[in-house]
Amino acid sequence: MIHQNRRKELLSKLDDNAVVIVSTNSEQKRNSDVNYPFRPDSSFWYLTGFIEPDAIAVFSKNNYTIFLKPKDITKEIWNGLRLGVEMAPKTLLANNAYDIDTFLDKIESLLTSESSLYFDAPGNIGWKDVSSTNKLNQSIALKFRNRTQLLDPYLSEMRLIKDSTEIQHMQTAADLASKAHMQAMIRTRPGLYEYHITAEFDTLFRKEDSEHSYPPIVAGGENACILHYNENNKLLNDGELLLIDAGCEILGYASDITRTFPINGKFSEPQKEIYEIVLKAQKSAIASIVPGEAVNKPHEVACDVITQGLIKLGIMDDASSLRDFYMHGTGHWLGLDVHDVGTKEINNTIRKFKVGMVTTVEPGIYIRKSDKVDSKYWNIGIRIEDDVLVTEDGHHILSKAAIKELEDIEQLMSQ
Ligand SMILES: [Mn+2]
Repeated sequence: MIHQNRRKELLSKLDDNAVVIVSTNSEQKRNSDVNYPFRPDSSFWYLTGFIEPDAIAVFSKNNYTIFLKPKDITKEIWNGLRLGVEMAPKTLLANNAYDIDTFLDKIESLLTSESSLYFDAPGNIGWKDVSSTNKLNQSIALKFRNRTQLLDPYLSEMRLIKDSTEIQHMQTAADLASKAHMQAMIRTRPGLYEYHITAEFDTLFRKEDSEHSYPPIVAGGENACILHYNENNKLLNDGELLLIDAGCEILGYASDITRTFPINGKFSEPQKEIYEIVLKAQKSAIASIVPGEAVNKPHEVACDVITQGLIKLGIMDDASSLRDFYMHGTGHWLGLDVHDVGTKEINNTIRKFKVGMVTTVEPGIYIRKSDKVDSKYWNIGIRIEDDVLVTEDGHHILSKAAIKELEDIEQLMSQ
C-alpha cells in the first residue's frame, strides 16, 4: 500500500498525461559465472517494493504495469524463486504484468499520442540492457521527442522527506551501526589488524540480516588521512588513532556513522586537542539544524569552529589554509542511498531544512606529515559523523547511541 501511495503522490506532481517508466538493476558479474550480491535500484524499490533484478514499472493515472522475469523451474532451482507474471498483479497491486522480454513489443500499447514520458535517468529506460534501451529509444524517440522528461527532480523531492516507516528503518540501521562502533571500541587493541575490526562490523550486521551500506573505512594512524581508504589491512599501532566510517542497511535504508578513538584506549595530549575541536565543531553544526535554517549552516558552523581551534593551536595562521586540514563537506542527505538524492539548492537558492529530512553531520581534521605543522600532530586524522533527522522542534540524532565524548570512549575501552 505504501508503494501505491507513493506512485499516486508522484503522479499528482506530474501532468495529467504523465507515464512514468522506472527500471531496476540487472545482476552484475563479479567474475566467471559469479555475480555480485544483488541490490535493487533505490527509486524503483521506493515506488514498487519489488526487489528482483530485471524489472520495469510503467504507471500512469489509470494503469500500473510491471514487466518482470517469468517463472522458470530450471532457473529457479539454480538461482532462487521468482514472483512470476501470474502472481505479480496481486502481490504488487498492479493492473497487468508481463514477461520483461516483451517490454519492447508492449510498451507502445501503454502509451497514447497524448502521453508525456518521465524516465528515471536521461536516455536510460533500462532494464539496463543497452541494446534494448537503444531500441526503445529509437522506437519512441520520434513520437515522444518533445514530451520526454527526467523524473529525478520530482522523485528526489519526495525521497528527500522521509515518512514514518522510512524513519523507523533508518533508526534501526543507526542503532545497529552504533552498537557495532562500540563493539569495535571494546575489541580494538595494538597488534590487531584493521581487518580484525572490520570483521566485528561484518558479523554484527550479518547477524541482524543486515549488511554494509557502503565499503567501510577502517583506518589506523596515517591511513585516516586518506579520505576514502578501504584497504583495511594494516597493523594497528600503539599510540595511534583508529578512524572507522561504517554503516549498515535495513530494508534498503542506510546508516552512516564515523567514530575515531585511540587504539590503546587512551588519547594522547595532541590527539585530545584535535579531537575536542572536531567534537565541538560537530556538536555546534548539529545544534544549528532546525526547520527553516539554511542547509549549508552546519558546514559554515563547523568550518568556523575548526578554523578558530586550529589557529589557537598554532597549526593554522588564518582561515585561508582551512582546506589543507578540512577538505570535505560537513554532510549529505541520507536515505535509501548513503549519499541520498536531493539537491542542496533549489531555484538557485540554498534550501532550508524541513521536517523529515535526514542529513549526516561529519566534520573532520586531517593532519599529514608537513614541515608547517608541529610533528606531534602528524598523522592525526579525526572525523565524527552522526545521522540527524530534522523534527518539528529541531532535530533528533538517530545515531546518538554511539558514544563520542572523550571520557566515555576511554571508559568503555578500559573495561
Ligand atoms: Mn557520510
